[in-house]
Parts: sequence; structure tokens; C-alpha cells
Amino acid sequence: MTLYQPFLDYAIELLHQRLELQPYPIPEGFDSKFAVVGKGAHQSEVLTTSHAFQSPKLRQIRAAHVQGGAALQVLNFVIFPQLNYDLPFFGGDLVTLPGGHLIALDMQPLFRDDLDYQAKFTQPILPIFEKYQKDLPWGGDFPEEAQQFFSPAFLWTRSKDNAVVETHVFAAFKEYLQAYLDFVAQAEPVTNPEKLQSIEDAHLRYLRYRAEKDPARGMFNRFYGPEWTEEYIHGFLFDLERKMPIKS
Ligand code: DBV
Repeated sequence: MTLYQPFLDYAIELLHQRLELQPYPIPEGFDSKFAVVGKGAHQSEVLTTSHAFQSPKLRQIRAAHVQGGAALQVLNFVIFPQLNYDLPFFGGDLVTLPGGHLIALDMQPLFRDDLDYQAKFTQPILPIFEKYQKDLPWGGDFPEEAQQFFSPAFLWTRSKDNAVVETHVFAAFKEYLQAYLDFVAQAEPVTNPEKLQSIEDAHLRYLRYRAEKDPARGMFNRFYGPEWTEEYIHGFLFDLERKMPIKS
């Protein structure tokens, strides 16, 4: 068992309980990737597995799980709603490196500065956020250009302690995901053409940023080579542009 396996198991179980869950296609060669990295005594094995689902309101629910020993574990878990809902993205980036754990958890808003949007999708999360602040204090600097994509309930922390991840981070992850699925249950489709266009624009802005700035690119390049990595990023992790109908 690795650090984030229980997170993934919990999420998949809950998704099955609460959604009409269907599989989402994972391109061939990307459902599981293995490499032996390093030399001699520093040799180690890195396995990356992909998991993906969809539901009537959620276009893609996907996880990338990197398992490379005690000092290299990642669970990157993102939910991309269908484009006719104004739902935020669920974003989890749970990263363990030799320096420690780096945890990012948020409902990433489509329209961060819109007060009605905040009232709908951020206010209800703030009590959960505040509850965990004490044990999961603010993690400090992060890229300034990424700030526009996070909500005021962005849980961002660093820790060196496995127990913190196994207790507080796991509990926060469960509560954020449950709250997200409450939003999904309540969500009504958007029909206004202008609103639909602004939702599509927000998805593309988010997706292009994440694909371009993916902090895992360097790591994947080292393990699996640039060809596999670019295809993984654009063909699976952040695939919206590939899936959009071509507009005439
Ligand atoms: N991050 C991903 C995917 C990963 C992944 C798909 C499958 O988006 C892993 C793997 N994140 C990952 C790794 C690191 C980070 C760091 C390996 C460490 C990089 C390193 O130190 O070498 C949130 N993730 C980070 C950081 C932030 C996030 C802020 C630290 C700063 C950085 O290195 O850029 N989640 C991340 C992010 C957004 C988000 C930037 C933006 C919207 O949702």
C-alpha cells in the first residue's frame, strides 16, 4: 500500500455511490507506465497508473497515480465538468518528494472574481477550509500566475510528516470531494448561449494553463521520455481541446 492509494480507493468508491459512473477512455499505452530510473544503488522503479470516469454532468474525472517508493508519490486528481454546467473543477495535487509532502486541494472556480459565483461555490466550502487551517497551515509561495485559478478555499500546505497526510489531509480530501458531489447533485444545465461561451472560455483558459505549466512535465520527461509525456499531458491529463468539436 502506498501513501495515496487509500485516497484513490475512497474517491472511486464514493463516485460509484453518488454518480451514474461510466468509464472514460484512456488512450492506449497510457493506462499504466513503468520505468526503472537511476543507476546502480540509486536505481528505482516508477509506476504511473491512470484512472478515468465520466458521468452525465462530469465530462472527465481522472487521476494520475505515480508510485516510485517512499520519497516519490503523487496523486493528481481532477474533475472536469461538462461544458453546459457552471460547476468548478475539483483539483487535487497530492505530491510527495524527497523534501516532503506538498498538498493542493481546491474547487477551482470558472469565474474567480464573480461574487455570485463565489457565493454559490466558495462560501459553502469555507467552513471546511477553516476547520483544516489549524492542522494544514498555508504552504507559502506558489506561482503567481496560478493564483487566478484558485478559490479563497484553496487548501495549500507543506508537511514532512506522513501522519499529517494520513489523517488531516485524508479527512480534508474526503470532505472536499463530498461537498463537490453535493454541488454536482444540485447543478442545473446552463442554456444561455453567452453563458455557455463564457464557460467554454474558462475551461480552455484553465486547461491551456495546466497543460503548459504542468509541474510534473520534468519528472515525466526523465522517467518516460518527452514523446510519451507530451502525449500523456495533451491526450489524457488535459485533453479538452482534443475532444472539442471543430467549429466552422
Ligand atoms: N501536477 C499536475 C499533474 C501532476 C502533478 C498532472 C501527474 O498538474 C504533480 C502529476 N505537482 C506535481 C509535482 C509537483 C507539483 C507541484 C510532481 C512538484 C514539482 C517539483 O517541485 O518538481 C498545484 N502543484 C505543484 C505546485 C503547485 C501545484 C502550486 C508547486 C509549484 C510548482 O512547482 O509549480 N495544481 C497545481 C497547480 C495548479 C493546480 C500549479 C494550477 C491551476 O491545480
